[in-house]
Amino acid sequence: MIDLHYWPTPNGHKITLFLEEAGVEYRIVPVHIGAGEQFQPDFLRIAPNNRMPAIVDHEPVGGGESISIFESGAILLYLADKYGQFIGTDLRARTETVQWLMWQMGGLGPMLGQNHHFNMYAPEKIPYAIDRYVNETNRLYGVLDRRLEGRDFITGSYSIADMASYPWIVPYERQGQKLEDFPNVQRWFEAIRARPATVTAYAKGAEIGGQKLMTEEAKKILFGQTAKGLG
Ligand SMILES: N[C@@H](CCC(=O)N[C@@H](CS)C(=O)NCC(=O)O)C(=O)O
Repeated sequence: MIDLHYWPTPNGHKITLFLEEAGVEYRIVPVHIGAGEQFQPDFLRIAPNNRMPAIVDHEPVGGGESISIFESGAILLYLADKYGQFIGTDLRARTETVQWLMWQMGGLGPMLGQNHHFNMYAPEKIPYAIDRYVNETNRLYGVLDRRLEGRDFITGSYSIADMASYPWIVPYERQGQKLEDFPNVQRWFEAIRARPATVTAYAKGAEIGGQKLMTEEAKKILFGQTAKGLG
C-alpha cells in the first residue's frame, strides 16, 4: 500500500496519473496547501521542502522499513522502477525517459509555474515578468511540439515523461498559449486526456478539492515564505 500526500495541482496530478495507469493500490492523504498543511511536522518529516506531492511506500521491494520520497520526478522514477512500467528498459530508452522527465522538472514545470504566478497571482502586473514567462512557456511548447513530431508520446510509448508534462499543459489558456499553434502537442494532449486513467485521476482530484479560487489567506501562506517560515 502506498500513501500519497497530495493536493490536486499539476505536480500532484503527475502521481495519480501513474498510480491509476499502473492500477496500484494507494491511499490519498490530502495536504491542503492553501491552509498551510505542508508545514505540519509530520509532513515535513517526509517532505522537508514543504511541497507536495510525497509518497510513503509501506511495501518496498526487498522488504524492510517504509520508504518516503518527495519531489515528483523522484517519485515517478521510483514508481516506474518498482512496477517496471512507463520507463524505457534498455540503457538508451531509459536515458531518454529520464532526460525528458528532467526537462519537465527543470524547465517546463518551474517556468510555467512562474507564468501562473505573474499572470494570475502577483499583486502587481509586471509586464517584463509576464512577457518573460509567457515567452519561455511558448518556447517550451515549441520544444515539446518538435519532439512529438512523428511520435505518439514524448519517448514513443506513454511514459513518466508524459505523465510529468501533461498536467502542466492542462492550463494552457491561463498560460497565454493556443494549442492550435502546436498541432503535435494538441494531438498528444487529446490522447492523454481521453485515457481512462487520466479521467479517474482528475476525478479523484476534483473530489479532494478541485481548483478552488486562491483566497487572500492562501496567497499569504503560499507566497510569503522565507527561510524563517511564513512572512
Ligand atoms: N519540485 C517539486 C515542486 C512541488 C510543488 O511546487 N508543489 C506545490 C504545489 S504544485 C506545493 O506543494 N506548494 C506548497 C507551498 O508552496 O508551500 C515537485 O515537483 O514535487
